[in-house]
Amino acid sequence: MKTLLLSLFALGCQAQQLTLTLTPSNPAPGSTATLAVGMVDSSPSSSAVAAEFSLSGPAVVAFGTPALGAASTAAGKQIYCNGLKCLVSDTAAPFNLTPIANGVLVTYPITISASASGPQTITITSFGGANSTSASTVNFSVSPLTFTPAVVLSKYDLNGDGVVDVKDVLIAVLQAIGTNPCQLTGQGAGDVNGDGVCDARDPTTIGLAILGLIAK
Ligand SMILES: [Ca+2]
Ligand SMILES: [Ca+2]
Repeated sequence: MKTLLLSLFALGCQAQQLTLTLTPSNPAPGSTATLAVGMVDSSPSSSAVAAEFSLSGPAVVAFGTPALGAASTAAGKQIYCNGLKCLVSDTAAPFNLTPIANGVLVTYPITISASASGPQTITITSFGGANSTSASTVNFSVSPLTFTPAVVLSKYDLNGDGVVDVKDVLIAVLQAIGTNPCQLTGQGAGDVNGDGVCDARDPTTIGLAILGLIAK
């Protein structure tokens, strides 16, 4: 019983969390994604009515204008942001003391630099929150989010091995002569020039890319 109580106490200490979620989880360089700051308020609940936090990220991540998340909206909250530091609350009297349910507090559109590669880490700092009595603060535990931008394969890299070479030409040839089915879209599509047919022009186009005469 003692062990159980200690376990529950330990869980309780970690119960209030601010979380980071990225959608898609591994955005490609040059693409946009949505970063969500969520709240997990499990038992024993803090019944948080407000939360304040800030984000920071690497230079390859550009943050857009934050917006209210579903949990904040459902509780009738507002967000007040100064750069990447945001307060989810309601500062207009009469104060809105509705607890915020578990869910998304704020979303940030983010743009990943075209030059991004390798693991990238976005950190979140909690400045705490308030419960309905306003007398006691709520301490949120936080964890950074690390993601690796997806590797964008050249459309000429038909076998997806990361390089454009004669092996890819061969795959296009096999599709052009009908040995293999002509694939029009997706990774491995032999119709690399997008004209709707697999023919001699496609392996020729890959050859031009290998020679550096057109961009890969
Ligand atoms: Ca290849
Ligand atoms: Ca074609």
